[in-house]
Amino acid sequence: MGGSWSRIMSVIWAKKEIRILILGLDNAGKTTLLYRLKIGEVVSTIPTIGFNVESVTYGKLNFNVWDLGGQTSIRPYWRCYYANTAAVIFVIDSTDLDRLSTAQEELAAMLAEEELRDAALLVFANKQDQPGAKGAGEISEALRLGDLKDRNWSIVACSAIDGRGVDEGMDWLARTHDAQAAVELV
Ligand SMILES: Nc1nc2c(ncn2[C@@H]2O[C@H](COP(=O)(O)OP(=O)(O)OP(=O)(O)O)[C@@H](O)[C@H]2O)c(=O)[nH]1
Ligand SMILES: [Mg+2]
Repeated sequence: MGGSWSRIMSVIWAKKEIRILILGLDNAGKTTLLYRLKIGEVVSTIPTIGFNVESVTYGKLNFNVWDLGGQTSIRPYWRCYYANTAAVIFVIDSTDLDRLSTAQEELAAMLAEEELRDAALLVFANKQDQPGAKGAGEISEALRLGDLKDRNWSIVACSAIDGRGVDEGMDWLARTHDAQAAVELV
């Protein structure tokens, strides 16, 4: 009985909408990443005013992925999307060293929001195909990820253009979600 109940629940979980937000400063590569996840290709983008949303199937999970515009004037609207968010993918332009501190401040403000208390955090250190891109270790330090408390987080170096690292990050998200779903079933 217990076994069939948990099987039914895992089917329900598999079908449930899982909301993921892609956040980060303008020009970080969020929209490029969204469409790499959705169609596996590089699309040409323009700065996002508002948002793009796509359903993305990854393994047995079906994510609803929201890509929000990152310009300074748009960032205050991010919080309108925080409710029921399972995970945030925070995208960094790893060549944009001048704005790493701004990214750190935006990340800290976002993580302080009560609605995101239980959300997992995946940081993508993007644009690794570019010369001079900082690696995951340096980006992690600049963002002070080591100071995070009570947060499921990971950082993965990637390129939304050539695709390196993207699967590694998404695998982590899928595993994290499975582990969290299992805890909630107990
Ligand atoms: N070299 C390189 N360029 C990238 C990468 N990812 C994105 N870009 C480029 O960076 C620019 C901005 O990418 P977008 O995906 O539009 O950035 P965004 O984060 O959605 O920006 P906003 O919508 O303004 O918030 C585009 O010219 C992309 O082609 C990457 O991994 N490597
Ligand atoms: Mg965009």
